[in-house]
Amino acid sequence: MNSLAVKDIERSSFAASSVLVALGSNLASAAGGPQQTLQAALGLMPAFGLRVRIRSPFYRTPSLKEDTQSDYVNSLVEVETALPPKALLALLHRIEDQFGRVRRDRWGPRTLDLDLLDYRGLIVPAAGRRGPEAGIGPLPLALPHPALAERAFVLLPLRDVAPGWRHPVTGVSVDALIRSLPADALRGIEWLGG
Ligand code: A4P
Ligand code: MG
Repeated sequence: MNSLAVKDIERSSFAASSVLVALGSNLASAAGGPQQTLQAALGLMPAFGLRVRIRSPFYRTPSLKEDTQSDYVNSLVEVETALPPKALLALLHRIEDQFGRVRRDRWGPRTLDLDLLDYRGLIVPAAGRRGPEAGIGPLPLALPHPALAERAFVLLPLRDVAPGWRHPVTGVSVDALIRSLPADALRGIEWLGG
């Protein structure tokens, strides 16, 4: 059963209509380096039934685990899909698999990470622990993506794709979220274009 029970979801009062997917990579795949991998994943999405409506430029971004991992390339897209959110997340995992994604550690290096950031403003509270302490097992769907408001590598491409976007829970605009990031949050981020 792929659809969420009605009791599990709540519609944001901020009436977002878009479906936003964040892409990240910091390991080479069979498609090439991180940017080529993201490009190849975007190219494959239509074959999986996802139409990419808008794509952000690519950004080179320092890893949150700075000392131990190479830089990421990040991007973000708005997609068209008729799938409900759980089925869409499962589909994103199948695309990750195509690029050899292996989960050894939470926040570990990855050939391809596809996160469902926002599904038409739906709110599904995160259950259980998140982040590097959460262990490697699967976690239930959470919407919007729980960490998005703190991450420059998500917020910058999000503003490119949806400049009028507001956080479904708080209503804070993407511009205001970027302004409230810590002073050093943008350090080391490089706009790659593309
Ligand atoms: N999951 C639940 N809800 C969602 C959702 N809305 N989108 C589940 C995506 N996944 C969701 O994800 C962990 C579990 O959350 C899965 O069972 C999934 O079904 P994962 O992809 O297996 O593992 P992860 O990505 O290591 O964990 P997590 O906590 O999602 O990490 P993040 O938030 O993806 O952060 N630094 C830079 N510069 N750029 C990056 O892209 N990414 C991370 C990972 C760390 N540092 C980074 C970057
Ligand atoms: Mg992920």
